[in-house]
Amino acid sequence: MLKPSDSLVPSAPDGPDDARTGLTADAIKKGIRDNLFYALGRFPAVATRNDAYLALAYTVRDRLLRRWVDTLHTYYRKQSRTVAYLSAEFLLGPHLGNNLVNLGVMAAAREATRALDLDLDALLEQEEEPGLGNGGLGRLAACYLDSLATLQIPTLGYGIRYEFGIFDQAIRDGAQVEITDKWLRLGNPWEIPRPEIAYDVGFGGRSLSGTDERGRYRVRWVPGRLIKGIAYDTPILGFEVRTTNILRLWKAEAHESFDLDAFNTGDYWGAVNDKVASENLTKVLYPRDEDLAGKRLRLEQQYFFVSCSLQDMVRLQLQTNPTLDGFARKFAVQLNDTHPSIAVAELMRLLVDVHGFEWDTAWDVTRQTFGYTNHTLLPEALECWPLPLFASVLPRHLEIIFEINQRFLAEVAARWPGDDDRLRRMSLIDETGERFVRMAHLAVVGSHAVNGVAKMHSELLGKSVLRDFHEMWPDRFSNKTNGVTPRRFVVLANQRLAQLVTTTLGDGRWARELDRLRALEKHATDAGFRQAFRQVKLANKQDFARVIAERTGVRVDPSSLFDVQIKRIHEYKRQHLNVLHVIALWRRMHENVGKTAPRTVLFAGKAAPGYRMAKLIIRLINGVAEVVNADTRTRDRLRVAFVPAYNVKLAQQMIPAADLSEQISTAGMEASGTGNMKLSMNGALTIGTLDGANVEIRQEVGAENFFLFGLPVAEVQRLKAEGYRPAAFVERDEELAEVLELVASGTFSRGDRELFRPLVDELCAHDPYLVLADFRDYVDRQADVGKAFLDADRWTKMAILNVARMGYFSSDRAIAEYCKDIWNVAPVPIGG
Ligand code: 26Q
Repeated sequence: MLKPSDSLVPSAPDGPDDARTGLTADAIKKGIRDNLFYALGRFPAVATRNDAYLALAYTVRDRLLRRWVDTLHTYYRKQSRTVAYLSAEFLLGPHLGNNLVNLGVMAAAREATRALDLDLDALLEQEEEPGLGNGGLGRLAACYLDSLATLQIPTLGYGIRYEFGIFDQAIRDGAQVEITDKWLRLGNPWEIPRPEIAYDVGFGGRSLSGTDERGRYRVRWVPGRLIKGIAYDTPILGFEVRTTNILRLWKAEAHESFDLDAFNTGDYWGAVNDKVASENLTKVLYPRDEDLAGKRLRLEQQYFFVSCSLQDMVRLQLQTNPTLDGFARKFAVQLNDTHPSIAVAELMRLLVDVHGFEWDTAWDVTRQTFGYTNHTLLPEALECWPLPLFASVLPRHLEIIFEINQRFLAEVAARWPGDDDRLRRMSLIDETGERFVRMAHLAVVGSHAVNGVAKMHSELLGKSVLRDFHEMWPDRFSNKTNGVTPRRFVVLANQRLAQLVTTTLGDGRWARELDRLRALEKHATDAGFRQAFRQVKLANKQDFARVIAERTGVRVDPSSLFDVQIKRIHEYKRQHLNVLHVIALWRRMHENVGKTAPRTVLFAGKAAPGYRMAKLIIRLINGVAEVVNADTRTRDRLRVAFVPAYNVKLAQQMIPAADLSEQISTAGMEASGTGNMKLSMNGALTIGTLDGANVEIRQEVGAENFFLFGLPVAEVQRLKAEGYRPAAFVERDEELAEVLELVASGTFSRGDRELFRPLVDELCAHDPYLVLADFRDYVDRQADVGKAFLDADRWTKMAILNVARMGYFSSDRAIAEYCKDIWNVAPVPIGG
């Protein structure tokens, strides 16, 4: 064991050319050679592309580790207050490019690889991304880690190391096919296993009560089964700073007792079976929108990672403190949606049952510790667990939740005497039929701060799903409009635009102070700048046209309007509204109605494997693409492609190539959206509804630079309350009727009239997301778009103003607000 007086860190870096720490092209070249040999045991003549990628990755990692150790040492010395971001998902995207950007060595790495006859772009392409998330929520967590490191905030990200991330998507005969995501197959150079950082997590069993040696009533949980959680750490480097935080993901393994069991009972195969069962816990990420009924494993995953993370925080706190009294001063724990909200009960259990706290003291600590971010208004998306399931997985936690509930409801009753209906609505237990634990209520009651993710979303939260809680504790609620990291989504993904902006503004400070983009406004009237801006967009479109051809076989014209909708496939996001417009546009082109720009309509996104309607929408997009792309009368003016396997990597190629950003959800349904921000920041204009962050984007970029359509929330609510009849809209609109008839008639299904019947029937009979009600306004606005694009100068001006005015949507701004209003944390700079 090293004595504290021993130096724990290697000697200072040897100089700019050192193979492990130097940042020059020469040092990086040495590092690649070194790592190929010493980390991989390879020599150049037989090295594969993956070997070369790994050698470069290890070279970058060496530089990260230097900064990481300095960072952790500083936090340890200063006992820094720390943010713990708990999230069941982190959708990180490939690490290599991002780390090159944040280290400031992209150019040096290019030079070094060239000198070794390697193609940097091919190596970047080689990395398989960790798809440890479904979409927006997981990607937001990743953007926030980037900003936390960049703002030099001590942070621990905690989550699950899924062996299989979000499924991979292939398209066969126009339909989605799911493929397991074996992201770890070729090794993961970015993670460091920490087998010594491991915790036992209990499940099932029962709770025992009695009195302790001091005569106090105590409860102890005796689990029926134990699983071990092992830490895997990934360094998260900030942009142009030395701060390198930790993302700590937990992997499930069998508890050692199984080895003993085999020995004691002679049941070797039984023990092996238990081992396999334990490791199943972190096997696979659950897709969003899957039917969750009785998904015991999902609840177990949530508790597993939460328990490991809280035990880890307790260990860290007790390293330097005799008690846990100061826990809430050491850690600000943020709950990313309700997925980790069992943390409220688990911290209570750790404090009361294990560390002997009085209930009231423990409750104060718990409430001061947690903040909760809500990401949805859809009532069907709020997490509830059936009581019997909950009781069998977490019997002691259920008791604790009952106790929290009893005390909480007493408070409600004191404030609103006799209001039984209110008690029923606010209870942590839904007792309207079969009983459920309401995780959102647990999160609100157990936190000192609750926030929504866009202005409109936060306002609606207080008026709808959390109304009673907002009335009781208005000060607990706030808004934190989402943001995205300009490092990954501009500096890295759109290197041409970044170069142009840096040259125009004179330096690169905009990448960490995004409001500086404002200074581009005055260049919008400069014809030379507009020309350069158009060149950038065109080159990006040419690059992406090649990707489309490779992945779909569809040839597209880079000078056409690239109309892009990229997000999970969901009825509320209304990809089918977009498709109906494509069909209308195609018909109009046949009849030569109106002057409009040639278009390429691009879709990408995954449908939950069990979500039938979403899968049918994918089928329809591909059916329309097949017919439209083959039509010799229109193929010079209209192309459609569904680009398979949407992920962060593909987003980085697609976003810089977009002219038009489709943000067309039914008003009131999209909590925020973040793709809307990324696209506008890269010079796409938005066609969108007054939903989520679209409202704020429109306000920032100016109404004249945004194509608005659709019913606002109040109208949506009114129409529904009055009894919405979609057929009425078909009767009134000949074009809509004909478009629907084309779908129903089998035009896009090779004559099969059955295939799309469920979709057409649903639209005509129910249409819960008001596709038909918004159709007319959407098609009219799309006509404005088509006309506007023909005036290249005007379009470019609008696009430039979009980029110039997106500073507010940097995740740095969002994180600064969380730090000040919720976490009360300050930067801790790392010297060196
Ligand atoms: C829950 C239980 C069981 C299995 C899966 C899930 C699950 C998983 C993921 C439920 C929801 C999600 C993801 C939600 C999500 O991505 N929400 C989006 O969050 C973004 C960031 O705040 C917002 O911009 C989007 O508007 C919101 O839809």
